[in-house]
Amino acid sequence: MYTYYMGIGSNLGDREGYLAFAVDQLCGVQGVANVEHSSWIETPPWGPVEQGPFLNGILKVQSSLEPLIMLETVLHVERLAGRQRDIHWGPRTLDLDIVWIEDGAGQCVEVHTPNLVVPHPYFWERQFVLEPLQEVYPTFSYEGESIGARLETLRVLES
Ligand code: PH2
Ligand code: MG
Ligand code: MG
Repeated sequence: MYTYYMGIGSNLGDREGYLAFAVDQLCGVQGVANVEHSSWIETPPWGPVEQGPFLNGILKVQSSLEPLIMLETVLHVERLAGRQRDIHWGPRTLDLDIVWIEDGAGQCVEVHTPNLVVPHPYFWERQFVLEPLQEVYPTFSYEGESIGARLETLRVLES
């Protein structure tokens, strides 16, 4: 059994509706045992594209699905939510990103394939990922740094 931590975000249309839709869809997938989520937080757009604010959160999902099957599953849910892939990093109805995976022993699972890289390459730079991650996983640390210390650093860099 794996524990998946997935970033979820929307900045088009009924943002809250799309996040709720994703939770609902994942709950119905065979091999997904449990879906919990953080609060949803409104965040300014990060990156080079000018776009509207996001509603972001983190999903914590217990699942027997292998990482590439989970990737197929979340891409399918994105498509069901009407996701169009046109502008890289542009506005979207629903984005589901596998950020962090642990195995049954609580060890980090790494994935390096053309379609999926986990840990997510930018997660440690992104407040919109780490804030909700801290809520569902307060003892999280990465490369010897606690998530609380990392968020402090990011807030200082931002101000
Ligand atoms: N996703 C992006 C690009 N920028 N900014 C915020 N605040 N939240 C996101 O989820 C986000 C973003 C590409 O995946
Ligand atoms: Mg993303
Ligand atoms: Mg994505």
